[in-house]
Amino acid sequence: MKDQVVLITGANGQIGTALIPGLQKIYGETNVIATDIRNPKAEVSRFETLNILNDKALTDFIVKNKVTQVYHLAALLSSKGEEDPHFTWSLNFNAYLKLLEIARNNAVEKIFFPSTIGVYGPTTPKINTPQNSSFIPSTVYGISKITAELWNEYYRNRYGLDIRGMRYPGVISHETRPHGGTTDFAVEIFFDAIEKGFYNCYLKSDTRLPMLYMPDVLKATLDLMHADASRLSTSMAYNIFGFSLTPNELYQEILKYIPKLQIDYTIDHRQKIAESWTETIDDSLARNDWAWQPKYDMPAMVSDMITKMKN
Ligand code: AKB
Repeated sequence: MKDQVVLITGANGQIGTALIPGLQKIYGETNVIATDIRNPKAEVSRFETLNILNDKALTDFIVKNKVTQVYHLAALLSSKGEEDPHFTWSLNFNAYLKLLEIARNNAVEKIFFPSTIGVYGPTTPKINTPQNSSFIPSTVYGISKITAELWNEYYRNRYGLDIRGMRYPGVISHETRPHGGTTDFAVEIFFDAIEKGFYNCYLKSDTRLPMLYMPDVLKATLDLMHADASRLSTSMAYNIFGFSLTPNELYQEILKYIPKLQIDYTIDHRQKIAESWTETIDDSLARNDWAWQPKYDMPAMVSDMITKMKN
């Protein structure tokens, strides 16, 4: 096997920050190039500034570094994406379509595409959401991701490009605060619990959303990227699911460790987005195709988060 050179776009975000060490372990530190438009907060052994909206810079980067794999994490999330829908479309979709074209013309072997539960909408069944269903998303984030999923399938069928996608639920992690999402409360509450003993939640206490803890996110992402291609029945994006929770259920669980934690609720525009998404997800296709199996339920996640954050 020839040496792999892995490009991560949007590497400073919640998932990129956590994914870099795992990829470095597999491919070697110098073969993993983390990129973003901003400098990283913590030191990364190989980091370069890259604006994915600049087609020429992206092409030159891929050619110069002989990139063989791309983890394309650069995107604006559901809430932030609503501030400027046309810019969000350019970043989340136009830049991605360009990347697919650059990839197929420059011997990129594999692409990882993060999709989202944001592709679901008010017409999607809320319980046990099927892999294929009615997806009419209400945010530009969701529209850009479901459109990109269709192009993934097209590029695989027409050009044989190996694209692997996954619909992330809300991701909970302690490495960094997420930014611009609707599920951010499930991380913010831990940071604010430890730093202030108080959390002001922007969703109603009984809003149920699907979630996944970061160790399971990393395992799922790397397992999918290393699965035997002949076993993968979709290039769009696999449903995956860990557990679901409401802000109140999460608060009650954290109280077991931080009994003084107080919570208040000031509902904002994100409530409407959350209500358009689903509660539980049928991820049987991922389980059948590449043996996906989550390790963490809600109590195990909370216990691990508190331990790691207190350390
Ligand atoms: C968001 O809330 O926008 C993201 C997501 C579920 O994709 N965390």
